[in-house]
Amino acid sequence: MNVLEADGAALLKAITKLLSAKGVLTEAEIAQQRSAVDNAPPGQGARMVARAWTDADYRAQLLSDGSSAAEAMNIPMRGMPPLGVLENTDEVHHLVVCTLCSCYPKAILGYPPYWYKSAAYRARAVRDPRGLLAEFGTILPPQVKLRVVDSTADYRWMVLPRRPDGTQDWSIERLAAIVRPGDMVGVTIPTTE
Ligand SMILES: [Co+2]
Repeated sequence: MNVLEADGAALLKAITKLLSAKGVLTEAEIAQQRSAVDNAPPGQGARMVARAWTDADYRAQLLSDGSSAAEAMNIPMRGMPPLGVLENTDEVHHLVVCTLCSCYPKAILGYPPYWYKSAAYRARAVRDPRGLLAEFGTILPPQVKLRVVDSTADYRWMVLPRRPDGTQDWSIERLAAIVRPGDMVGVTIPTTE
């Protein structure tokens, strides 16, 4: 099954129909809300990535202690599971999943994209991660090692993606604006297009 039309689609359709039939919400309102959540700016995480791309000390901190790097950006982490950050390079690519449920560092990345919680994503990330990535348009060269990491209630993972070529002169703000949630779990790769 295509992950982008994952298992919740039929349920969503049924609930949407019911809510609009009862006059609670119109289908347009539901679609608008859904699109707002799916396309919400990743915000804090993207700022952390952009800073790591431009500041070697911060990058080192981020990779050695994600929680302290988040706190350095005024993101409150008290009471949150520790955050680990894995760097994607031209040799190794990390893909984050929660195989058990949908653990996700919300404080950093906001609400997870709808597909992150789907059974299809959780299963395929383990069984066929390269095929899963291809559905997102991410084709890894065969020599790149793919590591799938499992976020849990006790430890959350985030990816530090590679900085796209051609962004040497970009400001932090401009860099942060191109980093999407999928880039920070490794399903997509930041692009300047
Ligand atoms: Co979980």
